[in-house]
Amino acid sequence: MNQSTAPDSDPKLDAYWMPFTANRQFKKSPRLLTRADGMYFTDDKGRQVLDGIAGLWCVNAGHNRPRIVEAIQKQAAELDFAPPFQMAHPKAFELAERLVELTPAGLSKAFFTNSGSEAVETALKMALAYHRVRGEGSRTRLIGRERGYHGVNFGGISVGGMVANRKMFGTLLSGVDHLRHTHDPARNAYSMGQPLHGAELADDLERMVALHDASTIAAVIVEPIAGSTGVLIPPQGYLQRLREICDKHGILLIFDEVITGFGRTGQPFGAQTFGVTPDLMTVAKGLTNGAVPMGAVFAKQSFYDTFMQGPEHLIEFFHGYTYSAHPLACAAALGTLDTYAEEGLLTRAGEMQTYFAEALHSLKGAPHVIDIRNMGLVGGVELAPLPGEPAKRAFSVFLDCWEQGVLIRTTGDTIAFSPPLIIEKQHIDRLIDTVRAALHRAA
Ligand code: PXG
Ligand code: PLP
Repeated sequence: MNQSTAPDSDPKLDAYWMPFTANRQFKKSPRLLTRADGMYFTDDKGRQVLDGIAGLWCVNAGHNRPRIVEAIQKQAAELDFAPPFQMAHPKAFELAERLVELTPAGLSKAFFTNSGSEAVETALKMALAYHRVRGEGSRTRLIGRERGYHGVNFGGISVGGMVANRKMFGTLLSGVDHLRHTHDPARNAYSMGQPLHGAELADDLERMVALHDASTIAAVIVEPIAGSTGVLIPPQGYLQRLREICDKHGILLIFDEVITGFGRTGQPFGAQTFGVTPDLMTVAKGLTNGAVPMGAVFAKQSFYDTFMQGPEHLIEFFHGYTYSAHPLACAAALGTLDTYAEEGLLTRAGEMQTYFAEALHSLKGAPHVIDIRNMGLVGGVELAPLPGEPAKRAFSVFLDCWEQGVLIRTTGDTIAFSPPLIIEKQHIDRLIDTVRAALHRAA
C-alpha cells in the first residue's frame, strides 16, 4: 500500500516527488497555484499572488498572454509532433530565423533543446566536437566558475559551482576546472549595477592556461549574471577580460543566458547589455515565456561551417533530442516573440531599471540585509544567515511573503527578484514593501 512518510500530510500529495523542494515541509502546508494572469497567480484558495520572479525567471511577458495561448492551441490541433531527425516542420525554421535577428551579431545558427540543462549539455558537446573536427582534439578541458549554475545534468553540474548540486553525485566529468566566483562584498557591497572591483578575477583563466596549457582547454562557460546562486553581477570589465583571454588562447567562450536572455537585463541578451559576444550562447526559459519547455544553443556561422564537411549524406553532429524543435514549443516561442515585439518588452527592463534599483536599494538598513545587487529587472538582497542555520532566515521571509500574497524566491540566504518585464511601478512598490515588512518580522 502507498503510505505517506508524513502522516500529517494530505495523502493525495504523496506520489509526486517534487524537484528542488523541501518535500516534507511542502506537503504539510502546500502552496498550490491554479491559475495565472498578467502579474498574478491565483492559488487554490482563490488568493491573488503577485509574481515577483516571473514564475521561475521565465514568464517574462507575464502570464496567460493571448498570442502565446492561441499559438499553442492552434498548433496542438494542427501538427502535434514531427520527428526532428532527418525531418522537420516549417515553424522550426521560422523560429530559428526570427531568433537570430535578435541574437548578438554573428550568432546566426540555432540548435533546439527542451530545457536550459539540455542547452548546456549541447553547448559543451559542441565545443568539444568543434575542436576535434578542426584537428585540435587535445582541447578537452572545460572551465566553469565557482557558484555557477548550468542546470542539473552531468555536464552542467560538472562545470557548475554550486556545492549542493554537485556533492552527492560522484566524480562528475573529468578534466574540469573552475574560475573563482566574483562575489566580493568587502569591496563591492551595495553596488548599483555592475560592481567596480574584480575584473582581474578573469585572470584566473590565464593561471589555468599556465597550469594546463591552452592546447588542452576547449571552452569556458559562465553566466553573464550568475542568477541561481543569488544574483551576482559581473564586475566592470570582467567579461571583456574573459573574452580577450579566450581569444588569445583559442578557447571558446560560452555564455549561459538561460536567465539573462530575453530582456532581463534591458537588451534582448546579456551579451548585448555587457558588450561582449560569446562563441556559443545557451537560452531557455523566456524563449517560450515558460509556456512550453524549450531551450536553444546559438552558434556562429563559422562554427557551424566547421561541421559541414565530409560526405553530404552523413550526419554532421551526433546529438539531438526526440523533442528538439517540438511544434508546440516552436509555436509558443513564435507567439512569445510576437508579444515581446509588440510590447517592446525586450528593452523594457532598461526603462524600469532605475525605479526598480532605487526601490530595491531602499531595503538597505532593513533588518538582516548585508548586500543588495541589481541590473535591469533582476535583483538580489542578501541576508545575514541565522547562526548555524544557513538558508533558514531567507526561507522564512519567502514563507511570510507568500502569506502576504507575494511570490519571491530565495537561494541560500539571498532573496532573488526577477519579475515579469510587464511590471509597473505599483507592483515594484508592493513587492519591496512586502519584503521589507517580512524582514522586520523575521527572526
Ligand atoms: N543555466 C542557467 C544559467 C540557469 O539559470 C539552467 C541553465 C537550467 O535550465 P533548466 O531549464 O534545465 O532548469 C538554468 C535554470 C533558481 C533556479 O533556484 C534557477 C534555474 C532553475 C531552477 C531554479 O533560481 N535556472
Ligand atoms: N532513453 C531511451 C531508452 C530512449 O530511447 C531515448 C530516446 O529515444 C532517450 C532516453 C532520450 O530521450 P529524449 O530524446 O527525449 O531526450
